[in-house]
Amino acid sequence: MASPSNSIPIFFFLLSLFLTTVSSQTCLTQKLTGTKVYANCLDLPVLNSYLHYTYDATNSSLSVVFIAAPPTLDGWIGWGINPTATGMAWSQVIVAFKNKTVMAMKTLDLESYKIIVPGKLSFDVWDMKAEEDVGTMKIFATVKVPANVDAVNHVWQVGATVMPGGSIAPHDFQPPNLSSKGRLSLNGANDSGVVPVDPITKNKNIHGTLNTLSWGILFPLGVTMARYVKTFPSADPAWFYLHVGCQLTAYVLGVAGWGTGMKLGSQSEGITFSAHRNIGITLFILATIQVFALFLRPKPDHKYRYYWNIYHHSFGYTIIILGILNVFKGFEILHPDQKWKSAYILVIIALAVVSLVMEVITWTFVLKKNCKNTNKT
Ligand code: HEM
Ligand SMILES: *[C@@H]1O[C@H](CO)[C@@H](O)[C@H](O)[C@H]1NC(C)=O
Ligand SMILES: *[C@@H]1O[C@H](CO)[C@@H](O)[C@H](O)[C@H]1NC(C)=O
Ligand SMILES: *[C@@H]1O[C@H](CO)[C@@H](O)[C@H](O)[C@H]1NC(C)=O
Ligand SMILES: CC(=O)N[C@H]1CO[C@H](CO)[C@@H](O)[C@@H]1O
Repeated sequence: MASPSNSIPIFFFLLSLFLTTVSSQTCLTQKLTGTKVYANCLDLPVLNSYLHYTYDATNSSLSVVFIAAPPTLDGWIGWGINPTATGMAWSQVIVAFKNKTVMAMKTLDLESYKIIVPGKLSFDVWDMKAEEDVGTMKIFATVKVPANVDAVNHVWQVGATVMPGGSIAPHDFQPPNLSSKGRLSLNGANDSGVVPVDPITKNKNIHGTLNTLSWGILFPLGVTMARYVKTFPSADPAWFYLHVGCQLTAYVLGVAGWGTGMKLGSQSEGITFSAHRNIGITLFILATIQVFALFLRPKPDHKYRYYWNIYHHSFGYTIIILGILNVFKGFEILHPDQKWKSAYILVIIALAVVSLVMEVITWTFVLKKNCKNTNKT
């Protein structure tokens, strides 16, 4: 048990921690027009955006003020709720932009990443108002939310252009523009910014991990087994089992990673990373042929074995080069933390250094052996 004299400093420590956390929020210092006071406010994690909101449980309504800076004053800002999923597709959103001199607003039913239907939303919206305020725009609105829920999935976005007819042009796909979504707790809980990981982000992480491990690390490692361990007579046939074991494991993980990639591709219709996708498909085909050609391997002294070796080696080295290239292409798309990229680069450098050293040792060994053999004869 802590004695009271111990508890007092702890209490003040926690209080000051609480106060600094709270006062570091920018939204608390934002002044809003009108007399309405909002119960909660959030500094949204990306796109320099803020949300003030009050949830009224008696008639399940949510009043919000969304504040963001559009890229240009001819641009648009938008906020909305996704009643059925996470992310943009199927969201019901409100956008605001400048129509010559006055602010204009629209409600948009985002039926996919391509089909944007202006008009009524799937829930009621009232008290809509838009304001412009030195480089920022504000959306005021009250929306009906389903009864007895304590959180909703929301999205926000900014765009640089509005067409002359008043329809918005697509936004950028920079990483912050693609992560402007989250779970909004109606009673203000979880304001730490900790948002549970959604299933698509989870799939992206699984996809990245499996493929880096397989195409990016295990396949190259398996090739070094075959190339360097094989030279030493004492390591025969161990090198063969090491090589086949490594490549089969890589293949199984790679196919699983490939599958998650295809799934991710189908989940984000309207946006394709064709180079990454095509290299991925090529890799899958090459690796599948390699695995099946294992069973068609001619005996070592067979006259076709020479051709089989040429085919097997050229496919093998192509897989390594394309595999590593595609891991880096994937990094460009998913933008993992720098620490993961650095770790992978270190692994590749280590493999390259080990290969270089082994190359020297192998050549010395082969040359010595040849010398001995010629001396004998
Ligand atoms: C012409 C209009 C628009 C087009 C063509 C468009 C298209 C797209 C596309 C292709 C993506 C990428 C999906 C992926 O990651 O694979 C995306 C993401 C996103 N969009 Fe839009 N968009 C439009 C308007 C809006 C509006 C009005 C909002 C919100 C107010 C919005 C919010 C978002 C958000 C939050 C994401 C990232 C989250 C997610 O992956 O769903 N977009 N958009
Ligand atoms: C919900 O209640 C608020 C006040 O508590 C009121 O301003 C608003 O009009 C009500 N909305 C509906 C749909 O009844
Ligand atoms: C912009 O303002 C004009 C009138 O100046 C109006 O006719 C038009 O409907 C407005 N457009 C939008 C998208 O609000
Ligand atoms: C709040 O966070 C906890 C743990 O991080 C999570 O289980 C819960 O679903 C979150 N609630 C909301 C409303 O996001
Ligand atoms: C942070 C960031 O990259 N934001 C971009 C989001 O999209 C707009 C246009 O839609 C860009 O202007 C921003 O730079």
